[in-house]
Amino acid sequence: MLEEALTRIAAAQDHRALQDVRVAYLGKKGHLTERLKALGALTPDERREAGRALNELKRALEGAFDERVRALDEAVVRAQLEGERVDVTLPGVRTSAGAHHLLTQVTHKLLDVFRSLGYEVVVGPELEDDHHNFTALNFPPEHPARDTQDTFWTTDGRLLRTHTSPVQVRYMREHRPPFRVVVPGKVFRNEAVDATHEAQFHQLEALVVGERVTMADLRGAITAMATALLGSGTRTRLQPTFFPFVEPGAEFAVWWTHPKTGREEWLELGGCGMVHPNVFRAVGYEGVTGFAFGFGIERLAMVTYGVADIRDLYRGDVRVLEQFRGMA
Ligand code: YSA
Repeated sequence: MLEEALTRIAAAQDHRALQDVRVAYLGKKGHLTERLKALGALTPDERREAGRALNELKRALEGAFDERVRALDEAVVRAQLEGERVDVTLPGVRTSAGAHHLLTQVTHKLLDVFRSLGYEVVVGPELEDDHHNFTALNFPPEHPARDTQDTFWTTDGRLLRTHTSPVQVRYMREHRPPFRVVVPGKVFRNEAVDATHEAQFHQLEALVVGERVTMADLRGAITAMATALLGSGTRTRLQPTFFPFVEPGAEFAVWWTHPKTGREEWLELGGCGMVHPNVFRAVGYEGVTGFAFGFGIERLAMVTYGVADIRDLYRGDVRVLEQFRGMA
């Protein structure tokens, strides 16, 4: 019986088949169980002898079953490992990683430049009031200069700021000079949108106030920024203009080579000037001077990286945006 049972145990290919063999030998009506039951009919001597033999047989069978269970378990694990094997030599699946938008890259670069020049980066609210956006910056009510910066008003009389200059007022009210700060941020204007004008764009503002800050310091700061952005030897120029919150006021331009046309020309970046005494009066400062300047980040990005239409920066077209991956 042992040999036959061992052959059947070895032939069982899974746990269910093995269980059938176990029942056939060790179950209630199994071959071995029947033989054990038959022991009762034997004489005591025969029973002792036969009983010992059957117990040995039973132990042998149980050992063989246990061993086969282990072997089947191992086979299951081996088959699973085999099926899930990873072929590390297969080519990988390329996933496309995101990247910073060109405007974010340009802003980071500008902030790095200004931090290296000792400026602190500060921010202010996009939803402003008339006082900070206009009146405290020397745009009195009804002043025609307000027409140059039309904006969107909320029903409670507030407005979306038209420039980053109101942060000058907010910062000066809370701090005492001397200081140097830059203010990056989103601004809004009620504009007819075209290739160079958006209704929402970004500016970077700089404000430096101290005891003897002069126009020469302003010129030096602008040249340092232009040099860091466009290379050493970059020439800068100030040309007179009017902003109510500076006196004198100027536009600043850099001499550069246009990336598309290859022509050398003056590139106008933004406005600047010496902080107007009325602005210092509005924030309660006395005995100090200061300069400020501000410019559009989109315009700077466009001319630096050859973007012909400002709207391309906002369309979200990945084919356009991908061209500027890791540019600035
Ligand atoms: C002037 C003097 C200071 O002491 C400090 C800051 C300034 C700048 C002033 N606050 C201002 O906003 N001037 S500005 O109306 O001429 O705009 C500055 C720059 O923003 C422009 O040179 C241009 O680069 C950009 N800009 C203006 N309107 C825009 C625009 N960019 C995109 N879309 C528009 N609609």
